[in-house]
Amino acid sequence: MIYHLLYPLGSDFIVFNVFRYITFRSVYALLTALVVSIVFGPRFIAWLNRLKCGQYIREDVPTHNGKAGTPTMGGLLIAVSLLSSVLLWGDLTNVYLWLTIFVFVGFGLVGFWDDFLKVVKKKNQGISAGGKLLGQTVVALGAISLLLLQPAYSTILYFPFIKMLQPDLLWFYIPFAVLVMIGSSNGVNLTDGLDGLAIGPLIVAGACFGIFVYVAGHVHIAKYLQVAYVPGVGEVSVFCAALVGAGLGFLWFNAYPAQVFMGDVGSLSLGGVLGFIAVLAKQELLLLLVGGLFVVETLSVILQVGYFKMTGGKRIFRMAPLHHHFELQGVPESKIIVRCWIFSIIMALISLSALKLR
Ligand code: 57M
Repeated sequence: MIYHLLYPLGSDFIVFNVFRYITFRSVYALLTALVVSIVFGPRFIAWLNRLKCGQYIREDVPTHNGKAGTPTMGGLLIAVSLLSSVLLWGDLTNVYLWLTIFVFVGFGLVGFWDDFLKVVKKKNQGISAGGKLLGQTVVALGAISLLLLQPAYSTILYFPFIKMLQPDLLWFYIPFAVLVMIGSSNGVNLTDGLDGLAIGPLIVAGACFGIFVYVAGHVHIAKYLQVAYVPGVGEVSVFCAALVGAGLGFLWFNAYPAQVFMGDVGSLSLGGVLGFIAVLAKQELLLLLVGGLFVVETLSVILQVGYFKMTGGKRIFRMAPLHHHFELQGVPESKIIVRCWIFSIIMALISLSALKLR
């Protein structure tokens, strides 16, 4: 909105030309989302408490018993701060920005419905795993189909670090991209089991992909770094910046000991949108590195469940996802969290080096 109101004034007052720049608007999108979430956070948490949106806590990890009653669905605060900031600072004529918003809201609605059943309607299971998957698939399929209608968008898959490998997946690109989005959404959901464990790496990944989409949308930088050029996609940097701001604001309250959890409304929407932004930036495979923590946590569950079934009840880890294994070994929660953040930062830095190492 600010962009549409103030940028046209640039013809009369040169200073307003600054609103043209994605970098300038991204900085203010980050700050706006951060301020909105920090200002409204306490009232929002009090409101969740009044609605009795407390999280049910399983008893098999003893250190979590003290968390009973912590309000969940804090993802709504992330959504409000992120979206208000994007609507304020984004170029609302940009189709990629709207597709990103569509994915964020679509995955968020699936998560909201799950939380609503669990927390408000007190149905312990929420929606079934199949129902959740169906909802995620419908949103992802819709977004990818609309994306492929854009003439500038291609079905080529680019491999990080290997410039020569660029296969065109043609129609296979659709199930591939859908898988990226659903995998990312569920990976974040599995990781969201300790205070700040999911949102920290999401902030890092959001910043990293903000750079990737900016590069992909900039004709000269994309050419210089020899990455795929997708005209117009750079505007999604504003969304990434707002994600970082909203994430930092949420972390303010989710930091150990958490006053609020994000719920599925937060984890599914943020994970899904991260997968979509990786698709937009044509860095789908690099998401495995940027979101390395989510990958490791998911792999720990796959290995644990697979081994359990194969051996008729034996386990590799004390408990999966991996963060529970460390907890049961006696590592303090805050130490696990900060070490996971450090791991995410290292993975993001290695991913950024892929821009140059090709
Ligand atoms: C959701 N949800 C958290 C909170 C958060 C297949 C299996 C591995 C599935 C997995 C599972 O259900 N994962 C998805 C994980 C839950 O957090 C809520 O859920 C939202 C995210 N969807 O926003 O609303 C609990 O996590 C803790 N938490 C925090 N701080 C936070 O900021 O402390 C969350 C956010 C909260 C709170 O305690 O209640 C969760 O962990 O349930 N299942 C599991 O992860 C379970 N693992 C398991 O059963 N392992 C078995 C399997 C693999 C055979 C094994 O290893 O033997 C664990 N879940 C719980 N306790 N609650 C087991 C221990």
